[in-house]
Order: sequence, then structure tokens, then C-alpha cells
Amino acid sequence: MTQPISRFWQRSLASGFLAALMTSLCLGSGCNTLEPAPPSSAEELQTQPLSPLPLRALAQQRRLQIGTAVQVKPLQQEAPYRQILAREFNQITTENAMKFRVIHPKPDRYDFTDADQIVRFAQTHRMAVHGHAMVWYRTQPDWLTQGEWTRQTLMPVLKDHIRTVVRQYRGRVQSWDVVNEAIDDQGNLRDNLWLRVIGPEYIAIAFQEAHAADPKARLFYNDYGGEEVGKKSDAIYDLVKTLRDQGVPIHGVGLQMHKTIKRPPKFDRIHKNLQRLQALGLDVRITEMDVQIHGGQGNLTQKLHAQAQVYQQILKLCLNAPNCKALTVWGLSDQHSWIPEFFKRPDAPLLFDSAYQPKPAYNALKALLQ
Ligand code: 9MR
Repeated sequence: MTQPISRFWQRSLASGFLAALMTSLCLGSGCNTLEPAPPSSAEELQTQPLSPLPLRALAQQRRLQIGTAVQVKPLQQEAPYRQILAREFNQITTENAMKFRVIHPKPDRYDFTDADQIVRFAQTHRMAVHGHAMVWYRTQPDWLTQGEWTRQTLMPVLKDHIRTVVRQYRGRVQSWDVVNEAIDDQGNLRDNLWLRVIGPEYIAIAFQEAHAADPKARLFYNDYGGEEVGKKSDAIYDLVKTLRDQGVPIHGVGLQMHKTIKRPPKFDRIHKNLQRLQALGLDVRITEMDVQIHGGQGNLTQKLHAQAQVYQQILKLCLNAPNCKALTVWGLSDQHSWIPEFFKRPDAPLLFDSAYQPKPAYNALKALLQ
């Protein structure tokens, strides 16, 4: 429903700030309301107009990577996807294109088609690439999961896979999630093929192989639910500390940051975790951020406001942590998020709505960066 625009708003519309706030309200098929979005943080949004510069230019000034997960289909098929991607982000993570099942579909065949397209786009637009995810218990091909393996036969598979993929992108992929989600929610090593057949040392071996294939690449352990100090992040800390102590080439920890406004993160506990990882000499990346609004309180406007605050607080933590190198969101627009499909319900967890309009969360990040 369109409401009449008051004289105040008409005058104010001339400023980019209000225009941006108004577009940020659009959800779903387009903008149909003209009430201003709430400021996403009292100080930052009310006192200064939003910069006309895109997010990536503002992030660049802070030497921060601001990234998104990229899927090959919309990259090929949707012009606005390509435009916003190149304009707003200076870093890309391959959402699915480098997963084992996609890039290594047969024992003796690698398929770089999707990954090549994404990496080429990033090169053309001068964006950093974070490769995801070399060793993971999901999205593996049947030949791997259904094969009968011994330690002797699986070890060369692991090594060849990592060497081949990392070498293929040497100099073009600057950082990698080498091992993904290897710890379960109880804080134990997750039961997976690699652990069962090779043993816990599969983790160190994976990092060593990746380093041998590209000595300049920054190598990360990546997981969810380990952002705040607590059982799981303690286990992650112990793992990476042990690897460090053993001289294994690991450079950082990826905090996925899949969050909801219903149970907002405890920012002080994340801060503590960032600090202890820094004390170990490790970098941190926020690798897969999204913030579900499902189950949050209030109307849509209020939920988007709460979401914007979570994004802004996480960015603030990252900017204040000298070891935090990147904030990557897990998808470009709400239309491309994994969440509705996975949880079987609609949601709006990202920075752009399904019509590619920027949301309050986008403005909140900008307000903090400018
Ligand atoms: O967003 C990804 C989705 O498109 C895939 O179907 C799914 C399975 O490969 O993986 C999703 O991304 C996951 C990421 O790779 C690892 N952390 C959790 C992410 C959400 O499930």
C-alpha cells in the first residue's frame, strides 16, 4: 500500500540517505511502502547521510574484505546479480562450485567448469577468492562415500584431491577453507569417512597438502556454532592450537556466523573468542554470515531493524579485531539463500531482498564503514 508522502519526506528524498532507507524496505517483489526504515543503530544512521559509495569501496578503505558466497547459475543468468556482485563486494566465496562432488565427480575426473567461471568473474572485477571447502563430510560424490576404503587407498585420494584443486587455482584463490565442520556439536571430532578410515591426522595432512600446492595461500579451518566462547569453540580452539604447536600450516579460523534475531549472538563472547584466536597468531574470517528473521518479535520493519543490528555488531567486532580479515555473507540476495529450502519456510536473511533492493542491514554495514 502506498501512503502519501509528507512535505518533510519529499524534501528529504533528495538526500541519498533517505532514498536508500526507503528502498531498503522493499521485500519480495518490490517496494510498495514509503515509510522510512528504522535506523539500524542510533548513532551511526541518524547523524550522518549514507555514503553514495558502494560497500566494497568503503570496505577497501578499511582494508577489509567484504564478500559473498556465489552460485554459478545466477551468475550466468541474472544481470542484476552480476552488477551488484561486482559493485558491492571485493571478495567471493565459491558456495558450491569447489565442493568435492562438483569439482571431482569421478575418481579420475575433475570438473572445473563452475569454479572457473566464478574465479574468472572475480579476476575480471579485481575481487579476492576464498575457496570452499576442500574436506567436508557433506556434498561428497557417491564413488567416495560408497567406496570400500582402507587407510592405504583413501590417503592418496585425499592428497591428490587437495593438490590438484589447490594447484589449479594457485595465485587465483588467495585463501581456502581446507577443513570444514570437522567438530560436532558436542565438541568431539565429527564422525566422517576421513576420520573413520584415515584417523584424526587427516586434518593435519589436508593442511600440509594444501600448503605444498600453494605456499602463498592462507589456509583456514571453518565451522559453525563456534563463534562464541563455549563448548564447541573451545574444541575448535584446542584443535587449531594443537595444529599450530605441531607446526601444521594453518593460518586462521572461519567463523561461519549463521545467526537468527530470535536468539541474537552474545557479542562479548564472540569478542573473547576473537581475542584468544589472535593470541594464537591466527586470522579470523566471518565466512558465511546470514541472520534469519523467522521467529523474531514485532512486524517486518522491526525484524529487519533487529537483523541490521546483528550485522552491524558483527562488523564492529571484526573491524575492532586486528586479526579479522573478512566478512562474507552467505548469498547475494534473499532469493539465493540456502535457508528457505533447508528450513522449509520463507525468510529474508541477507543484505539484499529478493528484488535486489538493499535492506536496512546493508545500510547498517555502510553506516559503520563510512
Ligand atoms: O548454501 C549451500 C547450499 O547451496 C548447499 O546445497 C549445501 C550443501 O552443499 O551447502 C550450503 O552451504 C553450507 C556450507 O557449504 C557449509 N556451511 C553451512 C552452509 C549452509 O548449509
